[in-house]
Parts: sequence; C-alpha cells; structure tokens
Amino acid sequence: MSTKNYNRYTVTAALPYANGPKHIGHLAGAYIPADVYVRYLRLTGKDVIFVCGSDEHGTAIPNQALKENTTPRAIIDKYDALIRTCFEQLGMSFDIYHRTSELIHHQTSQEFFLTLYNKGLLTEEVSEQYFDEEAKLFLADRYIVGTCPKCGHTNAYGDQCEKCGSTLSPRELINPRSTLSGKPPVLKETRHWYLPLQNYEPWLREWILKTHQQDWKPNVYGQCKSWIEAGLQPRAMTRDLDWGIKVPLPDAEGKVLYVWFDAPIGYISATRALFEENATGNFRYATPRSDFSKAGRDDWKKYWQADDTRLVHFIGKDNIVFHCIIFPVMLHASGEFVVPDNVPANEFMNLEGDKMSTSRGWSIEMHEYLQDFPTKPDELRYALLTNLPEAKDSEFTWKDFQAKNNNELVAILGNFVNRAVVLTQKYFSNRVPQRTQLTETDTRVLAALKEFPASIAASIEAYRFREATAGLMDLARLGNKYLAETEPWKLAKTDLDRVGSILNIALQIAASLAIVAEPFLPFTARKLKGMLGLSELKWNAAGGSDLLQTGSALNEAPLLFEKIEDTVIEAQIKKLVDSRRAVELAQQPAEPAKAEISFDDFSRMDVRIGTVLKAERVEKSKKLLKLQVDTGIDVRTVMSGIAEHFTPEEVIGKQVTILINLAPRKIMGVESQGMILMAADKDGSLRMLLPGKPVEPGAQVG
Ligand code: B3M
Ligand code: ZN
Repeated sequence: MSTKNYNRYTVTAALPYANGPKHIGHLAGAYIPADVYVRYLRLTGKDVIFVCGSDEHGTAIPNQALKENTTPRAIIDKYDALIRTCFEQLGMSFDIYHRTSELIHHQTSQEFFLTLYNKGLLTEEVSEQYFDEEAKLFLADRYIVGTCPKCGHTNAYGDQCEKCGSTLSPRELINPRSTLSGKPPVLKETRHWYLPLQNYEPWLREWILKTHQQDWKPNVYGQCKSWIEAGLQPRAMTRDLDWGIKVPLPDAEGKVLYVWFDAPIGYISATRALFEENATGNFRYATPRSDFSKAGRDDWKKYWQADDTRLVHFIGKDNIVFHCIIFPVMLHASGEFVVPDNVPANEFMNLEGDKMSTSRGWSIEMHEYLQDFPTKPDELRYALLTNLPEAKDSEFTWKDFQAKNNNELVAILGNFVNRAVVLTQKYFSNRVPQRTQLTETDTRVLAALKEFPASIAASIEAYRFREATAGLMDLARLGNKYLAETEPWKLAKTDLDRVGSILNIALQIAASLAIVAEPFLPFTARKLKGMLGLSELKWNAAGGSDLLQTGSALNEAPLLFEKIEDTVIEAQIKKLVDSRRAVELAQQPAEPAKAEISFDDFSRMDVRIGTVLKAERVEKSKKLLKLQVDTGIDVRTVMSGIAEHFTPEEVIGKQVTILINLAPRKIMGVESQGMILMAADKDGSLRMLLPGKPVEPGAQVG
C-alpha cells in the first residue's frame, strides 16, 4: 500500500490505435473511469494532468492501409480525427489528446531509446526471422499466414489463430506464406535491440509483488505475478518495418522502434506538448489551462520525474503487461522517471451475449452511438459506469441501457429534480423558498445528505467507479424519497411555509447532485447548475445544506432526461444483428466450383438476351412471376422464381438473359418455355444479368 504523500497527479488513458473506430467496450475499459477520476480530482482542487492521444505506429496501421487501399498517413489522419471527435462529444476532459506521429514524440522516443542504449542497458541480438524475398521485406507477424499447429485452420496469422484463439509465433505455422507475395518466406538473420527484462525481476518483485499487493486490483496483480513467475525474457524493442520511429543509431537502416516501446512514451511526449502549447499559446492538441499559462516548457518534468507525483494508468486488461512490467522497467532503467502508483485495468465488456468485436460486426462503435443518440452522451456514460467490468467481464445489452435510462436517469434523478424545480416555480415564483422549522425527517435527510460526498469520494479514490455511480444515484433516491414522504404538493393549500421548507431542502439536495454528478454526467451537471443558478463549486461544498440562498432565482428548467422507447431499442438490436450477418456473408467462401464440362456440353446451351414484355404474379405462389419474353425468335412464356426479389413493374421492359433451349416444363399448370438466368448473392438475393448496354433481343450469349 502506498502511504506516500502525493502533490500532483499524472493520469493517462491508453492511447487508442488510430487504425479504426473504437467501440463502447474501449470506453468502459479505460476512458470513462479515467475521466471520472480526473474530473473528481480537479473538483477536489488537486493538481492533475490528464493525457491521451492516438497511437499511430505499429503494424496495425499499414495493415489497415492495405485493407483500405490507401496510405498509412491517410489511415492515421482519418481515424485520429474520428476518435478525437467522439471523445470530445462524450465529454472526455483530456488536457491534451496528442498524436504519436508528431515530431516531439519521435524525438522523445529516440532520446529515451538513446538513454537506455548509452547506459548499456539494451542488448543486441541476432536472430532469424521470416523474410519475403520478392517484396524484400522482413515480415511482421500479421503478414505471415499458414496452417495453425493447434487446430489446422489454414489461414492462421503469425501471431494468432483467429479460429481457435491460440497465440502463435510465426515459426510455429505449418506451410507459412507471405501475405504480400503469397510465396513461402525464408529465414534470414536480423539484428535487434532487446530490453533484458529478466535483469529487473528482483526490482519488479519488490515493487509490485511486495509494495502493491494490497492496493492493486486482484486482476492486475494476478497477471503481473504470473508474468514474473513464468520467468521474464529479453524483449525486442526494435522491428524491421518501414512505418514507425527510426532507431536512432547509425547502423539501423530499415529498423524502427517497437510500437510498445514508443506508445507509452507517448504519455510523456503528450505531457511535453501540453506544456509547450500552454507556454507558446499555440494550441494544436491541448486544451488551454489558465493555471499553466505561466508555466515553463520544462514544467512537464515535474509530472514525470518528481517523487511526489502520482502516476496512474487507465487501461484495458490486454495492456496490463505493457503498463505494469515493460514500461515501468523502461522508466525505472532510465533512472529519471517515476513509476506508476496504480494501474486500475478493467476486464472486457461483452455485448448482448457475445464478445465485442469491430471486425466481426458485433460492436457499438462510439461514432455510431453518437450518430443515433447525439444528445445523449451522459446516458451512455451512465449505462457504462453502472456496468463497468471492474472485477470481471461484464455485459452491455440495449435493454439494460434502456432500463438504466428509463428507470434510473428519468424516473429517479430526472424526476426528483423536475419535481423540486416545478413546485418551486408553481408556489414560489421560481425563487428558493425559505426553510423554517425542521421536522425530524428534515434533520435526518440533511444529515444523510452530508454523508454522501465523502462516501462517493472514497469509492472513486479506491477506483470503484460502479460503486461511486451507485452512490450518486442513491443521493437522487434520497431526494426522491424525501418528496414522496413529505408530499409537499398536498400541503400547498394548508401550510405553504412547510412546503417552502421541504422545497428548500429538496433544492439543496439537487444542488449537491449538481456538484457530485459532474465527474459522472458532466453535461447533465452543467444543465442542472444552470437551472439552479449554481456557481462552480468544489467537491467539498457538496453535502452542505445552504448551497442555494433563500430568495435566489432559478432558471429555465428543461427535462434532464427523456424516456427511450422500445422501438428505438429494437432498432438498435436489429442493426447489430444485421451488421454481424453482413460480415459473416462477406467472409463466407464462394460456392465451390462444379465438375468440369466439355466445350460441347457448353455449346449445347442456347442463351440469349430477351426483353420482358409482360409480367404478372401467379395466384397462390409467393415465388413465381409469369413473364412474356421477346427472345428475338419468338415471344414465350416463362415461369420465373423471382417474385420475392422483383415486382412485375420492376421487370417489365427490362432485358434479361434467358436459356431458351431448356426442355419445356409445366409449372402451376402453365408451360414454362425457358429459364431466366440470375446472379445469386451470398445472402440469397437475386440480381439480373444485363448486357453492358442494351442489345437487340435475340443476341446470343456465349
Ligand atoms: N494502442 C493498444 C490498445 O489500444 C495500444 C495502447 C497503447 S497505450 C500506450 O489496446
Ligand atoms: Zn487454430
């Protein structure tokens, strides 16, 4: 347990890869808890910086560029902008959201590398790695596919088999081939710089296993322990790749820093950029901070090097080893930096009974949510906060989202505030009424109110954000229950003084809610403060019984939340199912080829282009259309099974491809004299085969 006295906080949230949109699972994993924590610290008057940014290196970026048929630069620009905007709309209050493609980050990372190198702390090792002789490139794990040694899947990647989920190394693949040339790669020697993690085992044991046994979350501590106990290995800090930060050594042509070396240094470069931008007034990525306007460029150092700085990393569980072992070893070895005091990593959030995954079409992307619910960032924050995967994986369902909104935000928080404000409008011309004699209930409620801020704060400080959020709603419950018990609306005729006292107390509770809601529901808190005419107050003001002065005026009172209807939720569930189906179809292999035929077989078919003259539905048949087709030779009747895909109106006048020498057949009592040829898509939908431009009926196809 750290008993240290901290005077400032450096809080980081994992830098998302700018290789695609990010989903709500990412929000629940790192960003929302980090934002709550930081907003809370600011409210308590702490000296805190909150840094994040886009992770723009690693093979993930060129991979995506390949998929989208564009350049890595275009990929990072596109997704950095998308993620940045979403974070802003969701209220992430970063002091800076930086980018690892920036020069200052390249410099910071190279300096860091050189510090370790010059201290003789990196080892140089030659190893054999797969090389594509045609593309003249060493192949990153993802560029090698082959047969999985565990399950036999023929398209496993060099680092993972997506069929059975096993972690692999390229050398384990059977029949490896390069995705660039399709050829088998050859093994070739290459030299890299390694961080000898094993040398730091005693230090890690002392620092994590001894010092942080109590205060780190069990899931985090457990992972660290098993890593350390499994025996630490030297880890390569460089890669053969042409996208990334150049290794700053003379004989390192074609080599870049490993993305997990440079990405966490991104937190440091973002901090440097934060002070740089505040010092110069040239804001590109940072939010201006008046308290930093006089700070110097070098003041970033305090936030990383002063012993009384508390460094906290918010991440998802897949990043634990990097933030608890590798990066801390880098920081420690450099000799200049503090190491994290805590890494409150979350587990994963599943979605409607399955793993959340963008590539499988089973996810709610941040930008999609914001498109569909542009006015509801807090509603998502709340649904995620009440359901964070803090101790184990959790699950998001649309029904739960609806329930949290309708039964808690609307029915408890919104309803309470609305009743207090509307009754004040009605009986006291919108001014805070006077509080006169207190009943026992009043005293009890005011005492309970006083307890809330400290108990919510304790939960936040212990990184228990679900519990903290429950505390917030309990405070609203206190208010709601108070009004239900005292029923001021029934007393107006007989005892207006009493109504005044009740509403005064209710409004004081609402004022406290406006303060403590800020970390969780920042947009709502702002609205609520506006309604109550409450100025910006610090956390320790919350719980007080005189936050609102008697006689002070309230403002316009819009509803804080609105009910979400079943139809909206059903549409979201349908959208999810449809998007997974679309991905599955796209990934389905095409029908295997049929057996070979001779040219004679083929030339016996007489295929023509014809024009549909008439089309009508066939009684008692869902599938059939009865067509009259001008084949250029004659006009014939064809019974065609396309009625579920085309209306008669859609085909009349259209050219069609028709097999005219198929033996006639009776279908539903009508002789069908040919067959219309169609292309069937993977999902079973039919498309007409049309000539590139109209031709005379009777044109031969072959
Ligand atoms: N970009 C991985 C991830 O998004 C990585 C985090 C870097 S944090 C320094 O899961
Ligand atoms: Zn496998």
